Amino acid sequence: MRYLLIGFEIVILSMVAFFVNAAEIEVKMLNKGSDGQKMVFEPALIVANVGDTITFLPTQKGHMAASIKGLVPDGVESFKGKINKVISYIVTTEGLYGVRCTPHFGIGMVAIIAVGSSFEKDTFLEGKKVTKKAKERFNAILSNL
Ligand SMILES: [Cu+2]
Repeated sequence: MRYLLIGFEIVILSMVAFFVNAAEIEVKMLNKGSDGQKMVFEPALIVANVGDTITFLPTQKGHMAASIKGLVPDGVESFKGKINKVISYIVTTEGLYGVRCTPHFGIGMVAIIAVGSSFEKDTFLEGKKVTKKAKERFNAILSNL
């Protein structure tokens, strides 16, 4: 019984440690990025670990953030924010998550959340239909990964 309790305490303590270590990452949604590019998430490459919270901020008006169907790890919950609203999302699975601002997806307002290290960036866009500009931005983001 005593060992069982100690085991239980270890489980609780490691859970606490897990949540304490989880990071809060903020991403701005902008009409113009610090590099002069229009309609961007900043940063566009969001490097995270399982358990981290990603918060998208409506720093400038007219944007939102949503996960892209088919461009997230299998089985994860999707998310979809509202225009001009903050949205937070906790990443639960390793992999690459494609994010878009739906009104500006066509002109390449995209981001990638890269969680952990077990992902295949070469096949991320394989067989996926995205606009030329979105593809350019995705490839630029992946090249920094
Ligand atoms: Cu936008």
